[in-house]
Parts: sequence; C-alpha cells; structure tokens
Amino acid sequence: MKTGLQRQEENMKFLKSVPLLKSLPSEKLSKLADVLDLDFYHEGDYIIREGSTGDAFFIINQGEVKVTQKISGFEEPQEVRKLKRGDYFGEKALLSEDRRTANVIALAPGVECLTLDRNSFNALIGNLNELKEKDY
Ligand code: 6J7
Ligand code: CA
Repeated sequence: MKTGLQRQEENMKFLKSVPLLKSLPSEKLSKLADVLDLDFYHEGDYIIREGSTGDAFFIINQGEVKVTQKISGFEEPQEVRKLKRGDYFGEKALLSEDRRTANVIALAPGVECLTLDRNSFNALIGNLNELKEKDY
C-alpha cells in the first residue's frame, strides 16, 4: 500500500512533467497534487460523452484515449485525434460552462486519469493561457 505522502510525491513528479503545467509555481503544483483524484477506465469506456454536462478536467497518467465527434454528413462520430500520457482534455465544458463538445473513449488496455473537479480547476489552472487560447 502506498501512503498518502508517497502518492503526493509521485503526483508532483508527474505533474512537473506535464507540458501544460510547466509555468505553474511549485506551491500551486503541490495544491494540485493534493486535490487530484485518480480514476481508472476500461477499454471502450466513454470517459466523456459529447452533449452531456460535465464538471471534471482530466490529465492522462497512463494509457491512451480516442477523441471522436459528430460531424455532419457522417452517421457515426468520427475520430479527431488520440491522446497519451501527459495530455489533457475536458477543459472546454469547464471554461464555457457548456456541454461536452466531443467523446473521449478509453483505449486498450485501459486508462488512468488524474481528475480535477470544477472548483479546483477554476482555482488552480483555469486561467492558464494555453487553455483559454486552445483552438483545435
Ligand atoms: Br483532445 C480534443 N480534441 C478536440 C477537438 O478537436 N474538438 C473538440 N471540440 N474537443 C476536443 N478535444 C477535447 C477537449 O478537451 O475533448 C473534450 C470533450 O469535452 C474537449 O473538452 P470538452 O468539450 O469539455
Ligand atoms: Ca475518483
């Protein structure tokens, strides 16, 4: 069993390696490591469903996800990209207080995400320019 402190230290080390978080001062990274939750998803799980409401932001700790979206002219949602360890998603619905704009689906053999709720997102990273300026 890992202690809370070991988990916090591991989270810190990983967070320091996430490109999005490079500009955050250590004390914010440390707060982030404290409030992050760890969630596991199996292959094929919809981590996010397009059109739903949502209150969480995700950073991939292990595994890969596929992003798909409804595109006019196609029956099925189309794949727009894949993301891997260190990548993030779910910022759009939090920044705009609107619905999820794409599906995010776990790929094999499963995915581990660090998740942040809306309040922590707003307090700690919601005003990073990279997020506000993101234009897919
Ligand atoms: Br990753 C990613 N790529 C895209 C994209 O091309 N278009 C849209 N709309 N969203 C994309 N995403 C992520 C983004 O973080 O998928 C998430 C779905 O939930 C989106 O944030 P969200 O709308 O909260
Ligand atoms: Ca959880």
